[in-house]
Amino acid sequence: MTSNLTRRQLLGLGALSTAAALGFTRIGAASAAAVEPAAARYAPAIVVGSGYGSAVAALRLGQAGVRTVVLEMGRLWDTPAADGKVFPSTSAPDQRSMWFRNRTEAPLAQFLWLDVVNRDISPYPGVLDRVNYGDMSVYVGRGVGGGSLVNGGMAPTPRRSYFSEMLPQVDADEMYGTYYPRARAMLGVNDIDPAWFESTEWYRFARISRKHAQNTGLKTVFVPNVYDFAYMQREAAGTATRSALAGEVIYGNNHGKKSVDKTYLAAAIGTGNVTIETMQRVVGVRPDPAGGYVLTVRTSDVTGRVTQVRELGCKQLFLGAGSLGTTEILLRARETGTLPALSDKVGLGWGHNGNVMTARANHLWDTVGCNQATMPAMGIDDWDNASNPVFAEIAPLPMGIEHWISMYLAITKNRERGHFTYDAATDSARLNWRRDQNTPSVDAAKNLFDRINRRNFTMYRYDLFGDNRAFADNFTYHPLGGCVLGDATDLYGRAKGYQGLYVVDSSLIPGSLGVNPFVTITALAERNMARILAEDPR
Ligand code: FAE
Repeated sequence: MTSNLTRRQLLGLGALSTAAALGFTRIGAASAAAVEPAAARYAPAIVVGSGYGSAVAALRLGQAGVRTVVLEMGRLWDTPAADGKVFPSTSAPDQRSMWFRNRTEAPLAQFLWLDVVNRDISPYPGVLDRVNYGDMSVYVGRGVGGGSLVNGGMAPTPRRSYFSEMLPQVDADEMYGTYYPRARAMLGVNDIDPAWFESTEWYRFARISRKHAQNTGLKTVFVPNVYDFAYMQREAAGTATRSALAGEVIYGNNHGKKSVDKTYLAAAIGTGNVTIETMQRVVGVRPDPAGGYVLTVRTSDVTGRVTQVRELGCKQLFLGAGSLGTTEILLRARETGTLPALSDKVGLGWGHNGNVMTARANHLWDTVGCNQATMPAMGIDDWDNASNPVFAEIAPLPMGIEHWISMYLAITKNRERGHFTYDAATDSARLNWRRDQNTPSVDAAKNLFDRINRRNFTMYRYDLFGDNRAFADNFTYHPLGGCVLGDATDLYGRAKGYQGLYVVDSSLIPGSLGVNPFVTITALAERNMARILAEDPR
């Protein structure tokens, strides 16, 4: 898969590995203790987090010649463990799977009502986190690459009309003409070969769901992905090591996936101006009386023990810690008085992109196949249905056995919004989201899948999500908002009230996009960084 990378990206990949070898990334207790470098004290630019928004910021700053330090609270995922793999598969999770847990917390909790999915594990800075806030849990990626390490790679661009409804303040011509194409090219977005899709056993599950959708008069569409479909075809042919065809996805992919550590961040390192430090959690921000900002940063080892607390200065600060992380950093700073002039809109406008999961039981003759690729490639697109807009990703459920289940992640139009409050007792942000705020999403998904079930004489599965429920509305993969563009920031992500302080990630997007969000997060970051680098003093 590296064949598509530019020489500069390859240089960057090499640099990432070299940095790890030198201990700069502090990926393990041993390396940290042995060769911990002198901590940096100042950088002209600091980027917090290393997901999509951060990766764009780091690359564009590096290209502009700005010395930049990226601080990531998770680890660098490049070193094989004793089993020879960097990441474990979904069917054999271990400590690498989840962020400091005693037991995995997979989205699909059960099968046939049995607790056979999750496993006891030892606490470790694993790659997937589930942040539980009462009525809503949010899945996020942890490590160099953020959510790109654990997600399904689906890379759709939203309907232009809906994009403009959600972000009317953004010039859609510019986005669709310049920044979406730029983001797609950099991310490595590609399409499945339709002929292969039609013939391979690995997408039988999607073809069955398509048949049932078409029987109901619904439209299906191919969805582009950042998993290299040519690589996947080689996996199927037995000429490449299996990853998407070996049950790997939410706990990381060992091959095939173009996560941002292999694209944007590799290119950023290749500029020679960007370094990444791992296991560094930013917990505080205050203005430096001499100009710029001072961050409080906690370094941890793989047991979770804090090994160092230090202060790090910068002139420009780019927050890309994700909807939860960035919002928490700014809310804490406002509420504890270190950045008191931040907008009172920080913490508002959060949504889960209308996510609801559901599953249907098929007839015995409609087999979905023992073999299923983990990367979704098709969706039911009923977004133009004015009375019930839904875009439903046809999700795989690779269990290695025939289970006759069709799974879906429905994205619905839900106008409900949550907000974050700062909890001084735990020094953290709490998401305020009530279960009944999911009702519009569940109703919309139910409307669509009731029609499919009626037409195909099928029914829901009640054994997969706990509490006998057919609709999983208690978690999301798509947290959006908290520092909404034009509300908590100006129209380019500059935090209101403070110069040189920027938001670059999913927290800018007001709660809903109608499709999976990372291409939009990336394109918006490209747009905002282009303006910031052109206009702002450095
Ligand atoms: P994100 O990628 O979350 O990165 C934030 C980074 O900041 C993380 O690495 C954190 O560890 C780090 N961080 C947080 N707090 C701190 C701190 N205080 N100090 C230092 N570092 C910190 O942010 N989206 C799609 O478009 N297509 C899909 O198919 C898809 N599938 C998904 C499947 C799963 C299981 C999950 C969890 C998500 C999925 N998503 C998908 C959502 C997508 O990954 C998500 O929208 C983006 O990753 C968000 O990008 P950000 O740049 O906002």
